[in-house]
Amino acid sequence: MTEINAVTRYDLEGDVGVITLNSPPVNALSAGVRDGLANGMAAALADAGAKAVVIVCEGRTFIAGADITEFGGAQKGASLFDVQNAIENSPKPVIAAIHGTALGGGLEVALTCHYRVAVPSARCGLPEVNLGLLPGAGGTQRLPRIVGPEKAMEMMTAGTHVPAKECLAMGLVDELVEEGKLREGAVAFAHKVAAEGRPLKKVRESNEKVEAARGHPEIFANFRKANARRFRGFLAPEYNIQCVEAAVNLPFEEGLAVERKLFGELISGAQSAAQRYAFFAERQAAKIPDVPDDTAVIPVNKVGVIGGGTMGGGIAMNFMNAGIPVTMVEVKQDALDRGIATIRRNYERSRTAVPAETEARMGRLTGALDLSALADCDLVIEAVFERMDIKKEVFAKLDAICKPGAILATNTSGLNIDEIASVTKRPEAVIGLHFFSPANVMKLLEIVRADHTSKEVINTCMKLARKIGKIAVLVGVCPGFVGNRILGARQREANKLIMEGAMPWDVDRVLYDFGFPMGPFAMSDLAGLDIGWVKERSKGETIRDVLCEMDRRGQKTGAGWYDYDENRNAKPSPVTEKILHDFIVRSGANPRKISDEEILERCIYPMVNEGAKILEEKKAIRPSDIDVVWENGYGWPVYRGGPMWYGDHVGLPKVLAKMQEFQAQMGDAFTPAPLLEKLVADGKSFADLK
Ligand code: T1G
Repeated sequence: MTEINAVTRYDLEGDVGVITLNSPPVNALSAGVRDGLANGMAAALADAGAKAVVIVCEGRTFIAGADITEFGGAQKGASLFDVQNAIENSPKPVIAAIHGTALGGGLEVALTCHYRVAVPSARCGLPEVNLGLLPGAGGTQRLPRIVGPEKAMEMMTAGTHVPAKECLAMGLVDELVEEGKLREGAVAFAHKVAAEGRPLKKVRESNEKVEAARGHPEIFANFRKANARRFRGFLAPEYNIQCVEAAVNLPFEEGLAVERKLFGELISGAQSAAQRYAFFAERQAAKIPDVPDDTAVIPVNKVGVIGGGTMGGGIAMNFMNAGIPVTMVEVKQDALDRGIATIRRNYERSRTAVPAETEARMGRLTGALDLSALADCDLVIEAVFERMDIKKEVFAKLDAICKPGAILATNTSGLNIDEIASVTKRPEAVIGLHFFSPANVMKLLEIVRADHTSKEVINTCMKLARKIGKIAVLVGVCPGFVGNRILGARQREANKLIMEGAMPWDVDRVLYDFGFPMGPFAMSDLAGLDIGWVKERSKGETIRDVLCEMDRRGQKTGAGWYDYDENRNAKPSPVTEKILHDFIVRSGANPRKISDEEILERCIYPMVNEGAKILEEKKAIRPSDIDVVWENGYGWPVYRGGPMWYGDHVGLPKVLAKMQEFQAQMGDAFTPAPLLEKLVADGKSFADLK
């Protein structure tokens, strides 16, 4: 055994030289790993006893990509291209031994090896697009040569992690070796390759698949068309496609040059900076400063859900999907039957539905009509009607019924959880688990820490969130918590803007062009304008009242803020325009022309300001948590980093100046948060608030 460097060693096993990397957490291609590979290759080539070479990693995974933390820093250590050239041009066969995830630069290194073997649980992918990038180490030229241009575009623009079995079928992997026996399997395979004198396959030289696509530009036109909606606003997907086009239309080296040029543009751009920020922000959110990772975790083997409606059903599915039995309680049999039927329908309708799997999951669901059925649950989540009196009644009962140590959670989207906890004798066990609709789909989970919530309960819920595939963000108790509170700031301005002369479709267009999937008025037409509206009590005092009284309740009635055709396509409504005009005039104001810029600033800057207030009040741990909430729960475009990142990106002095300008014109709703003023005064930004 030769220690090449701190993260690399070289061994000769039989007639195979084995380079072993061990650079936790994910063997990313740091300077140390690149040096290790370069010197490991040199050692293997110099070792007369080695007829072949295996590259294998210890720890949880094969190389999971370039080291993102090194981006933007000075280049240190061996260059990745030199490492790849040493591997590809090796006179001895080089075999990549893959476990965990071979991603990005990791797969690109493996693609310069002459052969690849993997354990069945491994996955491979080029997910750089998720970081606003493209594979910058030859992946855009080599992958299409193995899997074909279409599959390559699919993998690169979706950032998929493809299971090893499928990789074998596509020729991306040459052999699957026994699970848990990767090293032995790879060494045996390498020995065979050398002994049989198999060719040193260079992916760069296998041109059949790219040549077959030459002269078929429709491949790319169709792919762009089919994915236009998904790629809207993002730069990276189009750049990835252009690289695959280059792989098809140009010789390898020229294609590589196109890749390098486009990679350079992306990595120096704002979108990738925002998306890389989001990558680390998501991982940061899981870290709670005063709740150490090794804080005790309460075992959760049985979950209770109160309420079988849309939220209750979606919440239950998360646990059923994760293998945890759920008891769902409803007040009436028909409501329970409806809830269970909806869950089954959701499974049967899902794209990945497998009848056996659906039955297995449904087998984990038990319906009940009495809270006493929840006595032995480890966690109970209440998803009943959003009224404090009802919530308190339920929690008082749960306190009497549930076993000691059970976690009592509420799915409230903004009520005071301390008040709910006050009706129990175990406020330390009470916590908010705020799911987003549809709860079985939306990734975000706002975990709400109440005054007495214990660290064990918090750590248990943070870990459980990961187990059910959620991105958890810990927030404090305040009206609307983080997400809805900031939404309120935006909605308030959107409603005021249309009372000053902007049309709902103007506001929606500006926010849609900014990157939100939908504007607030189109959203409320989709949800229904009559949520919480009571006909008997309606007096035409608000625009919404008037619209609802006219039976313009949204898409479902064919009209709301917008008019809808038979295919539910929306178009601006002269009826709404007139109602708005009359309303404004009746209020004694004159409608005015409002610029797109003002619309955007008045909708976005108060969100940044509200975020600053939330940080002041310590209702969020760090600015990036607020961004994670908005990117994963409210459709904030990830290539704009989230409201706090965006505020820094625009420049806090500008945000403050605009808030002060609006405050002077329109009053205290725009009062700048003291934290915003202080950061500007200190020449600092949210990014400085670690
Ligand atoms: N660089 C640096 N750190 C990384 C990293 C990376 N590539 N990947 C993960 N980490 C850290 C992460 O921040 C966390 O740190 C810890 O590892 C565990 O991660 C030239 C330009 C591999 C599937 O996009 O998708 O190659 O918080 O919590 O859920 O073409 O991490 O513990 O301090 O996510 O088990 C392309 C990114 C890079 C893969 C594991 N590669 N990583 O998931 O753990 S660009 C990627 C992941 C590139 C080349 C280009 C996941 C994972 P900490 P984790 P996990």
